[in-house]
Amino acid sequence: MTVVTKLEPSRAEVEPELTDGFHLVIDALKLNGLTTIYGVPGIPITDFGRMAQTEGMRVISFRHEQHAGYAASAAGFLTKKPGICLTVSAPGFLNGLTALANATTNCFPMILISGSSEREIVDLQQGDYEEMDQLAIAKPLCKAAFRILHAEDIGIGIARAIRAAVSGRPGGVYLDLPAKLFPQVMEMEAGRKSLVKVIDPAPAQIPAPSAIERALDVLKKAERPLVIFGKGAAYAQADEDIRSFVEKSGLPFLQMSMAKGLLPDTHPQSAGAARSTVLKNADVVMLVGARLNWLLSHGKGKSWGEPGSKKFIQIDIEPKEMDSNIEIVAPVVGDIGSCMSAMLGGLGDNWKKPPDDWTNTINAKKEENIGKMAGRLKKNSTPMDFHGALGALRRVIKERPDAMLVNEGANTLDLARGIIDMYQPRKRLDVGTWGVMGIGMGSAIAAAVETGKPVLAVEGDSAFGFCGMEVETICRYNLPVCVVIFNNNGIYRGTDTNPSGSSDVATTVFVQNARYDRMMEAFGGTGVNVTTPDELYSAVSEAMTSGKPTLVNAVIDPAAGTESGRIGNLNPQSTVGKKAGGKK
Ligand code: ADP
Ligand code: TPW
Ligand code: MG
Repeated sequence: MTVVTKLEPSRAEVEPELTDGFHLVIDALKLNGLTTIYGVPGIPITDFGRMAQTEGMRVISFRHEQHAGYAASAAGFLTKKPGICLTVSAPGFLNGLTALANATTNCFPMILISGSSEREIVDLQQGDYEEMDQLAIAKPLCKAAFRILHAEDIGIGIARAIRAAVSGRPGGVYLDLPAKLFPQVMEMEAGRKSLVKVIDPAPAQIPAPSAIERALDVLKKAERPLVIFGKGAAYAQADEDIRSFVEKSGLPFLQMSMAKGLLPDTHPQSAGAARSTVLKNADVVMLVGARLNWLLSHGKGKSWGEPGSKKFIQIDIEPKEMDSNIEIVAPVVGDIGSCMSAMLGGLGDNWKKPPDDWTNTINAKKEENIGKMAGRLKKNSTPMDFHGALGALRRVIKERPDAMLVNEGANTLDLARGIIDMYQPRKRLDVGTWGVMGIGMGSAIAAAVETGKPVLAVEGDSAFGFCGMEVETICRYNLPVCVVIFNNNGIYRGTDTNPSGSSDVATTVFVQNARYDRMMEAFGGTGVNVTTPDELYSAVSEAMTSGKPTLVNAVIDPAAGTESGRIGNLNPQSTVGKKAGGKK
């Protein structure tokens, strides 16, 4: 007799394999090549961070969300993929929001993902834990804001966020994930199918051939042409076509702060050392991924010479940018890669390089200015002034052109930007369009994490104060970051006095002789105090070679700086009553 035993149903038949909101978000990010998260844990995303680590993502935990946000936006600029910042609800979200707004302003792609409280309670304002209508608050500060309520929408929600961040003009995107979403369960297979791998997230935007022709025509007729590259050109990663275009056309060029190094600042066609001369005298200016905002005096005013003396060509992905400040006679709308390749193609074999008169004028001015500067950069005095100290750091970057440079402050920023030559694209991260203080440590962390290269962060003592606690993060992840504090005892200078004569110090002055190097030592990193450019050079070189987290406190003459660095003209001053204790 044969006994037929009934087969037990397998577990899978009874209980299909399941996934949940936590895992779907992680899988959706990974599917799209987003494998690093910058954030701060807490309700409702603590477990999310743990699971992301379990699933092989790199999760960098910060001490404050603002810096995680700056890191995400710097990662976006460097990689052309949206940087991911993860925060808790209400206060964490708000702390991340400054960075989201800054990313949008700078055209950097990032996604701020925030956990949020229970919709039903938030909307009835019944006082939930960390209650806030985050979506409404984020909306005006970013390119797009989305909320995902159901696990089956996670795939689409993340796809939308990615596309919104990187397509067209890049920017910040907000993604609201309510606490209730994370534990929602779905069948594994259905979950897998609901995910979307975004195809061609930033499609090429080909410029119209007629626009290219018009632009080339204007350039051809120019007697004193100039090209200005902005950080959009660096972001576009069209390095080869940009270099070929510049060299074949023979056009002199300027590079905006974060575009420096797109071509080496030492390139013979760089007009960086003759900036005022070329801005004033050029008759045709071609902007490539640079806006005519305050950083270029809106394309008008004294620095641009006689009103109406120039024609502008502008290459940008954002059509609304054209004519935003001044008439653009040849607008070229498209992505910079496609535009520069079309411009290069259009130069043809009979292209005539700019007239010798113009290039000779520029070269003479460059030589004069470089000569004037050389002596100041070699000064090895105590206390150091900005030029002597920056001369030392300039040597460091010359010897390590692949290192990343982060820079913020007022004098520390304005002078370093001019003095430290850059040699390779996307090596310089700074305060960007808003001139925001506090980007330093977040940018340095992202630079180290995303590129694996040594990072030099040149920081004003005030600028550093906005983000200084993140040196613990640098030590915790053992990142190859060398922070140099230009310690002049204050904002712009350390010599101001309180005009009232009371015992409170002036508003711009800090504790005298502070030892920032000891902050790094507190977390196991290396701290060095230096008082001469030679010492500074040695300490930084050693740190860059060792890759050990290092903070160099560089003692700068407290009287050396000027109010607002190089933008004192934007600073309103009272002409009524007694002058305050600051001096120019
Ligand atoms: P900078 O401060 O260096 O002068 P801006 O931030 O003012 O630069 O300008 C950057 C510009 O680059 C923005 O107008 C933006 O629309 C544009 N941009 C960014 N990415 C691209 C791209 N891939 N193709 C074309 N334009 C781009
Ligand atoms: C978020 C205003 C511009 S520059 C600066 C401040 C406070 C600090 C300058 O001092 P620092 O540099 O860094 O010591 P130095 O070399 O001139 O002494 N808050 C934000 N952003 C800005 N821009 C400010 C305030 C500011
Ligand atoms: Mg200072």
